[in-house]
Amino acid sequence: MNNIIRKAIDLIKSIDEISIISHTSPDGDNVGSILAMGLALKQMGKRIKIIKTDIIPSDYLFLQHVDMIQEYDEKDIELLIVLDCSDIDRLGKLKDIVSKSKNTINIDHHISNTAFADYNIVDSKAAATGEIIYLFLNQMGIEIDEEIATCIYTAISTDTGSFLYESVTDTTHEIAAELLRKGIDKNKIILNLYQSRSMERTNLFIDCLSSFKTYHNNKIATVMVTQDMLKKANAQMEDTEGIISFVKDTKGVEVACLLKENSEGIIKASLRSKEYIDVAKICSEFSGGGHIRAAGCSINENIETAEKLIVQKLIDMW
Ligand SMILES: [Mn+2]
Repeated sequence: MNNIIRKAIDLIKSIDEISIISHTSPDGDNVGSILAMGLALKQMGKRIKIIKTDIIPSDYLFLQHVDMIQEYDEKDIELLIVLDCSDIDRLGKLKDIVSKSKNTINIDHHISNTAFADYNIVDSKAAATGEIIYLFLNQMGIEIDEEIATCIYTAISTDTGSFLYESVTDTTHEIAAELLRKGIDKNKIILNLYQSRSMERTNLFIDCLSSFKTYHNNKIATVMVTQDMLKKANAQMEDTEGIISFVKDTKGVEVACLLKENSEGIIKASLRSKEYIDVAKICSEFSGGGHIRAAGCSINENIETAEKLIVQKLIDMW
């Protein structure tokens, strides 16, 4: 066991009340990881607070104990565990919580992680934060029960596009196998995560895909979602989940870009690449970050200009 992990475990053991937090715009790795960690520490007899940074997408509400995720109560924090966050800005309005907490642990798998905590357990080779959590809980001697296993499986499955991404390794599959042996209901998880798309979301997909454009010999593909489209489909921004993979899966497309106009008119761009373009590098040019094959950034321009800027940057750096 490495020294930092040992020290982090000692710290957790020495503190009774522990807070856990993850990034805004929660995904499955976020929700699955914070719940798994919360349930595990509760099992150790700790008092746990899981702090809500944002609305939890409906996809993850099937997870038991999701109601453990609560609004921040402004009380002093003895130990804060931050999961799946590359930097403190990912905590949105709550980013000051890190400097206000007495002790901090950061567990993450983003290559761009800024090591903002007292103890930083960052493995950019892990396919999901859930993968690191699994290994960490084992090292802590926690009994991974069916509920914890369901949360970790959700984290890993969603962050790997159902075990499709390049980031998936033999370790990922070994962990998944171990989780299945804990008696999780895999079919129920899959039904909830991937086979329960709302009618609103399907309608948003149709509208959004009509904005499909390609550049650079069809190697770059873009789609956009505006506030008007959301209104028309009666959908939320979280309903864009899955659109970018659909675009990327087009033959010949190396980079897919989804531009999302948020309610303040700021454009959030998500980029995915298939084989060789480092989209984290492209996004870092716009003060964003992420992984080689999945990254994002914000651009304070109208959506058409934002699209032009990103496409131009991609072509310049190709
Ligand atoms: Mn993640």
